[in-house]
Amino acid sequence: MSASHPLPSGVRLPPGVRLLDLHPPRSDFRADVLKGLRRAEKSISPKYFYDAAGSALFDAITELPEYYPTRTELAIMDAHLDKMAELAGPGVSVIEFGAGSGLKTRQLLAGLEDPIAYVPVDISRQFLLGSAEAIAEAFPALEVLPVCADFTRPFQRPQPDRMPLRNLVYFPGSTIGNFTRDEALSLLQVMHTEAAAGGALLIGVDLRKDRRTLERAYNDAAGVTAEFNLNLLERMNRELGADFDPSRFEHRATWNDAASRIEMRLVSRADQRVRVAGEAIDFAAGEAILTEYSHKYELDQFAGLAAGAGFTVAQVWTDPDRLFSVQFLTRD
Ligand code: AVI
Repeated sequence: MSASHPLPSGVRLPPGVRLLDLHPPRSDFRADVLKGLRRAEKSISPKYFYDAAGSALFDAITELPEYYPTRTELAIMDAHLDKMAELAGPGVSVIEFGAGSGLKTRQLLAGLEDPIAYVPVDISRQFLLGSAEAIAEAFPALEVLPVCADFTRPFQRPQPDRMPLRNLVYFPGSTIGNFTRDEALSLLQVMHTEAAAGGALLIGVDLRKDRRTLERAYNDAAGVTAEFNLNLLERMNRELGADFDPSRFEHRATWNDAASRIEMRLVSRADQRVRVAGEAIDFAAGEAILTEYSHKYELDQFAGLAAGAGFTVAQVWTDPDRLFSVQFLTRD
């Protein structure tokens, strides 16, 4: 893989931002959707929620009274940033899995002592560059080195001009919960590689709690999560020429206690045939498309998972109600 590629005309990077474009294969929405809808148990990956409309709906979810994770994580960061910065130490390179121009990233970068570089890694080039630009503007002394890559696989790390003392991998939002246990383990292994010797991981992990709180968080009264889920049908209509009638599907989010996860589905309200990319897909009344898992962890369970990837939990911060955790993990 080569490190430098010309940018398309019209794309100009702001000073201090150097893009490493590793040309991740474009995920094939059409092929993945058809594969998922042909299965006996129909499913579509949650990564397809996030087109422009889905990303805006997710932003709206984070503001909902029932959706506690975002505001709780922010409050934990706010309350314990000094200690996090002390554990991270001075002169770190922050490698964020996913591109974050949001509050949490800014909060962290502002709290660290003399951070050397910020390396956001995201498959969406457009999102990545937007985020890199916003961070570069807010932190002019920071080297901003965005990497366009699929972060679920090891990638080439750009070298900052100034030598960092340590890498700090950052993975907020409990996005780890959207991966199955096996996928989460292999993602933690990639983070272990990217943290490199002496590095650390700062990660947001949502915690197991009562069914009522969890089901309310994913079935909000205003129906925004339902819209977010149903947008997947609209996206298939827009991009794959499908003819879903969203009013003939229902959003469902239920807590699976044995698997310790919220499971989101789109349930067909009737027997119906839908055309997707020219192919007929039949639904029986009550048949569902699985669209997302959101795993919630006990602290010791997560520590066990992280240990499997070579990490040791050094410190855990939670809110007073123990809804959410932010964890600092070290590696040798
Ligand atoms: C992005 N991710 C951590 C969210 C979650 O809570 O699992 C996505 C989400 N799905 C429904 N509401 C929010």
